[in-house]
Amino acid sequence: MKMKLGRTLLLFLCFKVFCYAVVATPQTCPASNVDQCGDSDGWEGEFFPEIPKIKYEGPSSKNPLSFKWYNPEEEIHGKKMKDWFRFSVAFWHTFRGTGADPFGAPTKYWPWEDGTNSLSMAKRRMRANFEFISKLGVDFWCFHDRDIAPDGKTLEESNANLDEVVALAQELQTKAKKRVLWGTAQLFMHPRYMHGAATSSELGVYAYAAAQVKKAMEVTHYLGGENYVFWGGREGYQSLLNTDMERELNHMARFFEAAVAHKKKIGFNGTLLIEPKPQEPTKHQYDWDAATSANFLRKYGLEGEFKLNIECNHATLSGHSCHHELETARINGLLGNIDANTGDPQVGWDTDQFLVDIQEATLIMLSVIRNGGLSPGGFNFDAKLRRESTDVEDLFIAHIVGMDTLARGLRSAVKLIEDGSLSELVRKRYQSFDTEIGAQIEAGKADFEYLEKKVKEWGEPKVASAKQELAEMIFQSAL
Ligand code: XLS
Ligand code: NI
Ligand code: NI
Repeated sequence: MKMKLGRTLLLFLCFKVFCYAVVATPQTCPASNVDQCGDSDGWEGEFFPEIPKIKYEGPSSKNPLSFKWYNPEEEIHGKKMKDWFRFSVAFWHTFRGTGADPFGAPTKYWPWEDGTNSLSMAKRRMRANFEFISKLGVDFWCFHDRDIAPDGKTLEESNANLDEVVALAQELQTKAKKRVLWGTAQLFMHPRYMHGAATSSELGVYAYAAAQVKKAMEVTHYLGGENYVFWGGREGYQSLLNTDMERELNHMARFFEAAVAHKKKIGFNGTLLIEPKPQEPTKHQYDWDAATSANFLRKYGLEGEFKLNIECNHATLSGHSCHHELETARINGLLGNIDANTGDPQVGWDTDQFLVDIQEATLIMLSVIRNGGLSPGGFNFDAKLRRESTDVEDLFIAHIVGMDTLARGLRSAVKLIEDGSLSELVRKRYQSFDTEIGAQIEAGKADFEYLEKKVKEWGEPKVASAKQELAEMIFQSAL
């Protein structure tokens, strides 16, 4: 009897311990539980326990956590959908975005955050990143050096922090079979960069920026990154009265030359990308738009070494459409990557919203198809949740709708291209040049005297309709 009671008690105790083990395993990774889900490699819990792996369910699905249009393995126009896009999650928005704006405090308190910028927090966030992109079904991620690891008191300390987080990132991305689309250095947040980085009036700052880019490029290379981005957030001016613009631009060119040399020295084969943006934070940024950046590259003989990373919201800030910027980059052989986002038509700054306009997505995809894709570039979601969107699932929903919108754009653009009436309309518009004299003009063999003689022979030219509304009708019918 006693034995029996003892056994029952033991069984009961075992059951209690078992229950405790099950119940006590954190379902998310609460910041208060650093021991179990901080740096510990043994912890196997989930950051997003409520979120399943996102799957394609087709256009009739009402499930917000599913793709309606993006079907990664589906082949379309000679390539799998996932290969047309090479989607990437931007670490800075998704894992460092707080919802703060110039008028208000942060609104997002993700369960895994402990409110610090510590090294262990950085590592936990990196684990959350890989669970996020794995569940979302995205193959790539992008980062700034200072989003993934805390800035130290010295360059050596910052580099050591970065090395520690990058070692973990490398381990996690190998396990998850994910890749870095691009890395970059954050050369705009620290007060030392207030006058710019490569275009700062201070030599010490130029040198610091060089050291930072050197390291950021090395860790991007270490992580197998396929591109490296330069966004000149503070490379510009607030007033021309106190600025030697010519000298600043020369410095920027020297900086890029040194970056090319370092890239070669370390054997990094990724594409170097310049990301144009006209202003914000400075009043005028030197990489204003695609055409300005192309001119800069040509002036300094750097055109073979760089391509452009076109961001849609930056395009509209510069007074262009995203389609215009993509076409300008493409026809100059410079289209390398897209930072996929959009602005608000009623708001004049870089709101970095997820792109949800099917019409805009179709125009974007027309450029991408004409470019033969973007590889080794891709689509990086440089986009953030609205300040008022505060649920963890919103992070997924935002990316899903962004991916679905671009997938619809791809489907519509392919329809347009395969139908052929729009390109036929454009071809016909220029057909007067498909003649012998047209060919002479295009080959640079028709001088003014020769053309004057022709005008006397032909008289007043007949001028055909541009058929803009017909073009718009054809475009609409593909959406
Ligand atoms: C800011 C830029 C930035 C770059 C990377 O407006 O878009 O996020 O993409 O430094
Ligand atoms: Ni960007
Ligand atoms: Ni931007």
